[in-house]
Amino acid sequence: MKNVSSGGGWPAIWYTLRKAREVGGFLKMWKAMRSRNACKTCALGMGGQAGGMVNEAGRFPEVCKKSLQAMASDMQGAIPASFFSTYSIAQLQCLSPRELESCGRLTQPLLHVRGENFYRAISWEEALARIADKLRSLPADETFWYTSGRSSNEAGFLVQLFARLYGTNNVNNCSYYCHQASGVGLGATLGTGTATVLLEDVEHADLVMLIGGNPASNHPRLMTTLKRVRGKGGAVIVINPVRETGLVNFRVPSDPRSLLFGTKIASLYVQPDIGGDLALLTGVAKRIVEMGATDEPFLRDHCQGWSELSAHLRATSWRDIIERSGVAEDDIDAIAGRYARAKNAVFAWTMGITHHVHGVQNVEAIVNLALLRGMIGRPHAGVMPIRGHSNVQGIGSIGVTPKLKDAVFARLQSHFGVTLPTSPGLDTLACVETAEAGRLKFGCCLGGNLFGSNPDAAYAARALAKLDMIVYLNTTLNTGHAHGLAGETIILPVLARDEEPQPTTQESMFNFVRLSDGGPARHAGPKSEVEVIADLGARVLETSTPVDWAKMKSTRRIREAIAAIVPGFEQLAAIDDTKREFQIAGRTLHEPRFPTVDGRARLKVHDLPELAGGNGHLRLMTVRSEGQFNTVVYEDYDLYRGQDRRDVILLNPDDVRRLGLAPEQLVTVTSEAGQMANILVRPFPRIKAGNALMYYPEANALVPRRADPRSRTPAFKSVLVRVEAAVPAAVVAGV
Ligand SMILES: Nc1nc2c(c(=O)[nH]1)N[C@H]1C(S)=C(S)[C@@H](COP(=O)(O)OP(=O)(O)OC[C@H]3O[C@@H](n4cnc5c(=O)[nH]c(N)nc54)[C@H](O)[C@@H]3O)O[C@H]1N2
Ligand SMILES: Nc1nc2c(c(=O)[nH]1)N[C@H]1C(S)=C(S)[C@@H](COP(=O)(O)OP(=O)(O)OC[C@H]3O[C@@H](n4cnc5c(=O)[nH]c(N)nc54)[C@H](O)[C@@H]3O)O[C@H]1N2
Ligand SMILES: [Mo]
Repeated sequence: MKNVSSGGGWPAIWYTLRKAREVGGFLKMWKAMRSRNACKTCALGMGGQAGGMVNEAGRFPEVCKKSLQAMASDMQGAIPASFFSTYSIAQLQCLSPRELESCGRLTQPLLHVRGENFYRAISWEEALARIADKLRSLPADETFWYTSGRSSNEAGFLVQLFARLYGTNNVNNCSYYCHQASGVGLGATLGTGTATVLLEDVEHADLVMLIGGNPASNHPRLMTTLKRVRGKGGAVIVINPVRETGLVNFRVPSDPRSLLFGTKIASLYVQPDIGGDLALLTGVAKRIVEMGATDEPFLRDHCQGWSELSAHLRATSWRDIIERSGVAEDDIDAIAGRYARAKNAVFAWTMGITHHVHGVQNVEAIVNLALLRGMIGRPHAGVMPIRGHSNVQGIGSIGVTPKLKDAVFARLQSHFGVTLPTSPGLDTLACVETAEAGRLKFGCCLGGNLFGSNPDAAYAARALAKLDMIVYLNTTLNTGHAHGLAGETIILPVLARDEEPQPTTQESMFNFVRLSDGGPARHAGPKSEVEVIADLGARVLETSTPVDWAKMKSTRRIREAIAAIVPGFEQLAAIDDTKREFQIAGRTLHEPRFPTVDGRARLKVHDLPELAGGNGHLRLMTVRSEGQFNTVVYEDYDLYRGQDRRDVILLNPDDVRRLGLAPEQLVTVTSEAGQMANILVRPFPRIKAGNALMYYPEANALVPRRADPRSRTPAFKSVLVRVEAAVPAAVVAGV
């Protein structure tokens, strides 16, 4: 595997051309990419009515490998009918995430009944009748409804409406495994749950602090923005236990100069230990106070809790800060110095912040730091959780959550003239745990891979096996279809966004709502998500509720309902006629008036957690490679980290030596949740010693179900592991 010294660049371009060839030519790919549909991958947002590859600042061509991979995946041929009579369940279980994904598109409903060896194709009629019969036989609270962030606002709205009218609030989405801590932390401090800035604000910032994320690989189009910030003399501070190649240097493919010479991204790169961010952020805040660099009028006029926080910062010892962050005082000084000089700072973060038992506190500590210098509530500065899935934010906005906002709940009832259940709903992890306890009987997954995304894979399989029935609406095969089997497992093939017969909408991480036109179906067989849910509604609830489910097959109807029910979405009612995409009102904070009860932001005080580890343990993060999108693996290699395979553990060379291991040695990795054998040791100088890296979703065999109590997000980035030679190193060396 060739080691690349920068992110982006020619490898990304060659890849594009190769993918285009695979799907039948550059023109075909170009047309698909340019269609008026929101991009399918991350939530940075592009496409929609401006046409594909246009971002929120109106720039073209914006393109990344991820969007091509997702498109190429949807452009695959159909899985042949004979596939499911050839490959048994046992054989499907042996296929890797990549092999499952590359089988092709799902085009026929499939049924697996426990005890049988194979999935078999069934008709849509049989599939829907079976599901409806099952639902009619169950108490509603014995069912749950999970939604990934790839589906449209319309499908998400309809599925939660169906579930609630059916009688349960067990409605949730993948955000509980993702940015929930950001929503909770921002809600507790600012009274809002999303980015306070626009893309344009970020481009005008003179400092971007990028904490716990790897956008070079996961949000490549953000790199153009970071390049612009640097180009204008601004600074980018990266806080990450791994020195990610693409965050040091990135070749922006759409910029010839950058493509040739690369662009330096990080002005300062600081490596805390895994889980050390809260201590580090507290340390920077302490130093800002010591430097007298706080914005006192702002703190006095627009914040609450400053006296408590300043007392706490004073009382917190430097020794604790240094020990619990793993960062030297000099580095903390360097960050504080840069921040104190910044006129407009934007704080951005991703899973390195949220995937911890103190994820919400991490987010609150970021907000503290921003508020200290008055960096929220004005243009060109603010906070920005970098969202994952292309519509994960919309799915949350329109109500795929266990608890609806009071206003939404009330309007949902009055709009449809219905009474909705008030029993508490279960979050995602609670659904899995309640299933394991035998108290749930049915699950429906609108997209995603609930099995693959779960911590403790063995437990997740056991939990799902206790259900009478699980229903998966998907476009391609994934590990959930092989390992997440219930008494009866039904797979329903659905259309991708750009194949929808009617328009749909999506919301970006900058709170911008896009309209996707849809397009011609690529295969006969898959149905629109909305049509499937409306059909179930008609079968299960037609006589018991006033909702006319046949009419709910119209996405325009659904948009009218969302516009009437969800504050900020009013413009959705006319979007079919106006084609006007819009910014959700009240989300972008350009004035220091916060949507809290008293209009003030809240500063929060936190005790610093001790670093996990020691006693022969390493702290393990489970992360994405460059060649995957979540549980979907497109390529086994990870270009930027120089890895040619996924069954590896990356360790600092000091740890390799200290543990008496050798490069390429086979080891067993053990955690409190499980064990993975035959893992290859790879020395990786870019990771801070004491910390280790493995790839998700495979490593979910090791991740325990420890979750942040406030956001219920599992600590996917902080797993204590022991690494032991399968065969002692001395034997390997022939001693
Ligand atoms: N190509 C691609 N793009 C994607 C996805 C994908 O799978 N593939 N997934 C999408 C989704 S749903 C999401 S949520 C995002 C995820 O985007 P990211 O959050 O960027 O993805 P991860 O791979 O989980 O890695 C997070 C980064 O956090 C760092 N990290 C780990 N632990 C810590 C810590 O304790 N502190 C700090 N400061 N950093 C830490 C890791 O070194 C790594 O660089 O990407 C979205 N975009
Ligand atoms: N150990 C560990 N675990 C993690 C993470 C981690 O970093 N480490 N990250 C977590 C995060 S951030 C997230 S977001 C979750 C991801 O959790 P999910 O969102 O549940 O999983 P995905 O892998 O994104 O889902 C992939 C499937 O979506 C389907 N799909 C694609 N397009 C469509 C569509 O248009 N409609 C429908 N209905 N289906 C479609 C395809 O069939 C594909 O197999 O995983 C979490 N789990
Ligand atoms: Mo995510």
